[in-house]
Amino acid sequence: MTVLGLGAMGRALAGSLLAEPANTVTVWNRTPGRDADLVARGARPATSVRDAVTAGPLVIVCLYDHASVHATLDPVADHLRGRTVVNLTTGTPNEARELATWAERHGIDYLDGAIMAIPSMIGTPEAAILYSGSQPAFEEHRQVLDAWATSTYEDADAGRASLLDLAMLSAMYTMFAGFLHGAAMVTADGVSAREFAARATPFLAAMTSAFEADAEIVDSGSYATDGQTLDWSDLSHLVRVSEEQGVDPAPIAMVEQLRRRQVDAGHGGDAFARIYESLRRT
Ligand code: FVH
Repeated sequence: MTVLGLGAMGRALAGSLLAEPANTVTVWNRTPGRDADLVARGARPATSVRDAVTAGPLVIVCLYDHASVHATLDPVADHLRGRTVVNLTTGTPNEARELATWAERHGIDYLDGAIMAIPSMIGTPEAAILYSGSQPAFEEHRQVLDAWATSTYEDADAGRASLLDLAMLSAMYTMFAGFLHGAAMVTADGVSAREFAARATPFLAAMTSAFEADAEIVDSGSYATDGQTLDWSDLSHLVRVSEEQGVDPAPIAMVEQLRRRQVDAGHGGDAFARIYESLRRT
């Protein structure tokens, strides 16, 4: 097997493969010298992309972005015919689909992967990688994929893994912004961010248990509730207190705006999850 791209993540992936003595691992990187520790551990260095991809039937790609994947693979497309490319470079769903189409045109089996981990987590049970695209490629190389992380096959649509990845990142960054907004509110009164984190961490972790109930409401399309309604969840006081603390209320004002849109449309008696309807464009 071959690993193209020896950045922080590519090195972790190749290193994990080298832990299995039966594996023959060929490595390549645009800038020479980044393979030294891997070569010391038994990896075979390739001096060209062509030599790298022709070393075996499985080519693992972990580069900076979509453009760098094309810059690296386009010149060797003919040599990839009949091989499998597992692309773990972060990209958008449409970029993954474009690569799947490109691969099909060149007779390449294409599997797109989305890594839900940082390099130090690779090879541990905490790491997860989502895959979409060629299911035969996923099944055939499952043993290799499982060495890195918990692997799940999501869909034949090559864009699905990326979509799930980016949707989770969107949720994560919104949550981080919410935490930092709360931290700004309390630090304005001299409470340290660390003290705030000690309280917010267990609270927010417990609150994630509401995801499933919200998901059920969204999937059912019925927002009727005998629990917390949109009217009840008026967040304007949170916006006001944020202003009083001298803190930009942007994160909570955004949520209040989504809520208000549904209330103004006459849905104040519905469940809070109805703000999902404020977000949908179609
Ligand atoms: N590191 C992480 O925590 C995240 C976790 C989630 C998934 N990401 C994605 O993984 C891809 C690689 O990330 P990385 O951390 O290895 O990134 P870098 O350390 O910056 O290494 C980038 C490699 O890409 C090579 N490269 C860049 N441009 C080109 C190009 N035009 N042609 C060929 N190779 C290129 C670069 O080579 P060099 O600069 O050493 O010559 C590195 O090997 C990425 O999509 C993350 O979003 C990681």
